[in-house]
Amino acid sequence: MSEVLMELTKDHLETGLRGVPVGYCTTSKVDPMKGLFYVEQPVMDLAQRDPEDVIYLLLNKRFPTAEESVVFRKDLASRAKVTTRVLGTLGSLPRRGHPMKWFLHSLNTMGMMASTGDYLEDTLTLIARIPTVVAAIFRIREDWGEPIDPDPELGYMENFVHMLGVPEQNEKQQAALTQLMRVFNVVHFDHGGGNLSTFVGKATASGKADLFESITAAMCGLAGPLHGKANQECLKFVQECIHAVGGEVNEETVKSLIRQRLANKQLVYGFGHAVLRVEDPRATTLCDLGEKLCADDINFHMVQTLRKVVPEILSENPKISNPYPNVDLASGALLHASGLTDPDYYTVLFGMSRVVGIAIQIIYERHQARNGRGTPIIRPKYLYNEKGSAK
Ligand code: AMX
Repeated sequence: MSEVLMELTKDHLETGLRGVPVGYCTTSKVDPMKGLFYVEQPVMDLAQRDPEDVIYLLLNKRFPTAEESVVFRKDLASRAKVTTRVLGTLGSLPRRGHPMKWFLHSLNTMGMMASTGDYLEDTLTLIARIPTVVAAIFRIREDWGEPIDPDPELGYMENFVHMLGVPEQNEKQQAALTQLMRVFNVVHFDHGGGNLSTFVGKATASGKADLFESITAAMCGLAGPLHGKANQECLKFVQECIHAVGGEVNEETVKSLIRQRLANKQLVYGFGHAVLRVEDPRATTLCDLGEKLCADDINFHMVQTLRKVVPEILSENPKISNPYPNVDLASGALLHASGLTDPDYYTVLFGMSRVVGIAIQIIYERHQARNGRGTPIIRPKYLYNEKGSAK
């Protein structure tokens, strides 16, 4: 007799599969009280590691030896160049199209040129090329100049910042952006198996769509404001708050602003989580980094003030399961202070990181699940009822 995981009732219908177990995730898990773990390692402990070694960990379920690490970096570096044929198509895209739409276009176009149909091979290529293509999106869409080639001597995120070539950025600012991108990249790699974009990616791959098609579908899922776009909304919210208090950022002005927002039935962005019941350790990590990188920045000051006053106010509402900061509270303020000032790009930066975890989860489902047979094509059941759920 197989173990019963949960009893399903009609109350589970039309709830977005919340809490319904559908498979195994071999890369990461979210503990409501301890936060995110990659292969049993708390993500906070990984935030200062080289992103390449954390990618290796997610792929191989152990850290590389020094020698393996060198070989892995060389492999990624050798795959990083994106053909001018692919980058050339970016120049014809509408400037006003959201950067996330440019990103979707790039993934699809890259797939036309690079797909081999082998999920592992394509995962390595995709991970290697994502920073190149994202940097090119910034440069072309913002008129910063021609795309910059990857430098095989540089690390994964060092290379990304080099290829971005943010205009008028001095060495100190470039070093700060690199430090931020290394941490931002690692903490966004993966987030369990059932979040929307990851699930969509795996569902698409279950029909044997290739890796690039599956990741493109996943990133369409990430583009929504309730999912990946929340980080862009969060910085806008922080800036709106500064504006609303007339630049007088202190605990009293912010408390009264938040009470007013809640009375108007408006969301307090950057707080709450579907699974976590404590401050997201990724938010803690990013706020600690913000203290080092941009303690005097006005957006960051607002973030830290919100972090101090909001949990107590949200706790007064018993409906709110988690009154604490989530990962999106601080990330936008830090990116802004480090020279990436347009929040429209933040979901793309999130996507650039998240493709790592999704692609690796796809490899598991296609090649390792069910003793190597892979999961079958996704096919949940819908009950026919012409009135839907209406009584
Ligand atoms: N501000 C105001 N109201 C909030 C709230 C917040 N930060 N967090 C929760 N609530 C409200 C919900 O809207 C919901 O109200 P309803 O019953 O009238 O619809 C009620 O409290 C219960 O919600 P919940 O069970 O605590 O959370 P959830 O799992 O339904 O939603 C989340 C989680 C993140 C969508 C929600 O907390 C939210 O909207 N937060 C603000 C937006 C935000 O920061 N989004 C980034 C999410 C981070 C991430 O996961 N990427």
